[in-house]
Amino acid sequence: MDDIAVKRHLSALPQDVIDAENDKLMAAHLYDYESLRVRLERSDVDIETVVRRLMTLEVGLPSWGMISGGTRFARFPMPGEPNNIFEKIEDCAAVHQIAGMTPRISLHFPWDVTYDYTEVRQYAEAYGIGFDAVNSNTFQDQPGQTLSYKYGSLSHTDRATRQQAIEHNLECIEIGQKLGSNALTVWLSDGTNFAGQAQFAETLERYLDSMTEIYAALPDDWRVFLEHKLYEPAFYSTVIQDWGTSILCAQQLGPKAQCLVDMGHHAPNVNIEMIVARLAQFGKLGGFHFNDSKYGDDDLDAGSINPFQLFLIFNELVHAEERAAKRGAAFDPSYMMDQSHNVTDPMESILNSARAIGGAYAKALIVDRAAMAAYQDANDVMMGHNCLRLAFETDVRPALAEARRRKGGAIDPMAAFRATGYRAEKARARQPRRAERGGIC
Ligand code: PSV
Ligand code: MN
Repeated sequence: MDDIAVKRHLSALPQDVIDAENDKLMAAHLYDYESLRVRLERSDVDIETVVRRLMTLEVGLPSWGMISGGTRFARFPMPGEPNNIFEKIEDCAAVHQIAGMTPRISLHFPWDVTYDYTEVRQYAEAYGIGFDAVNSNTFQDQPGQTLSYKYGSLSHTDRATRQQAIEHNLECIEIGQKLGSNALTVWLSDGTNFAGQAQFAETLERYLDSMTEIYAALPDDWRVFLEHKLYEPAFYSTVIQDWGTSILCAQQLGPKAQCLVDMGHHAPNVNIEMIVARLAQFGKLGGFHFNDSKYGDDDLDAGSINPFQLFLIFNELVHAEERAAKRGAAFDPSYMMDQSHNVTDPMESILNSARAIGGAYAKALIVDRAAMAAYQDANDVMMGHNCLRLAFETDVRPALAEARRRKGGAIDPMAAFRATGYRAEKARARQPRRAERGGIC
């Protein structure tokens, strides 16, 4: 087995505690890893290749997911939560140190507004943390804001309100440039609660006009991600309600515009992996907001409700990766989480989600694609299906643990995190957040 990567950054967590936890588990880990190696070898899969590909997986963390989330009824903060962007970055760095696959944070404005972005960037860089897509927010009115978004923002009937929303997005791009980000995510909450409230066509036209101005301001190496969502806060219609409208708009805007798939933003029972395949095929898969859901946009931990769906999505992603590689084309969707942790420690939820996402990727990597293609050509339905079942049912945890370990992370993330006592220490050191009323963040 390869040696552990050399650390070049500040550590948010005591590395010796993580190493000591790993030492305790090393004998069992080696045994499990060897068993999996032998098991995979029987199917002609090289575990070393799987581990190396797993080590390339990177998922951005939502700044807003680092504090306890809330429902529209209440939010219950926990002791030791981060109070500002610096503390959120520190928590991200701690998660990354253990998980080895979350090297970026995705900021949300104005929630993360601060006065000196150079300082923020330097602080993050010291921890080895970079910046994922910046998110604009025209779904809330901010204190002192001139015009209200109550009836819409980028698609508002009023030109001045649209202009205000455009300018906010332009400001997000400027901030993102200071941070070294290279994408803007636009989730538009505009929509209607009543039939007859607005005309679908004109509303979309106004949205596209606004987006054209934002698109024109994108730096050369930037992308804009259009995030669709079929309902909430609007309950009759939304402007960008599904991937169909999203891809139409992305195509109209140009090559830098791509679609972002949030797992909870679809109608019930929609085949999300197929949406992923379609967007990838047409070069329009920009990114993900990983989470899970049972009923709607629940923002639950990735893989906690429907791990098979997560695996099927990664099955499409690996297929798309390999198709692109054959053509020498680029395939680089931006993977991010978007979760709301209402009853768990956000850092623990994120560690678990990273494990679920990495696990889904690992399982997708061991699918016997040549055999599956042959079964598909021969219309052998059961065996084609079983190629997926076999991979999904394989316990890939040792490969994932090895990928983490080689990056200096933990064989058992949760045990290591708890052993560091990080949250308890932060509960002593950080100002307690005041209990708030409802609201997502
Ligand atoms: C909307 O529900 C959403 O998924 C968008 O990504 C927002 O930016 C985020 O949640 C805010 O919590
Ligand atoms: Mn989202």
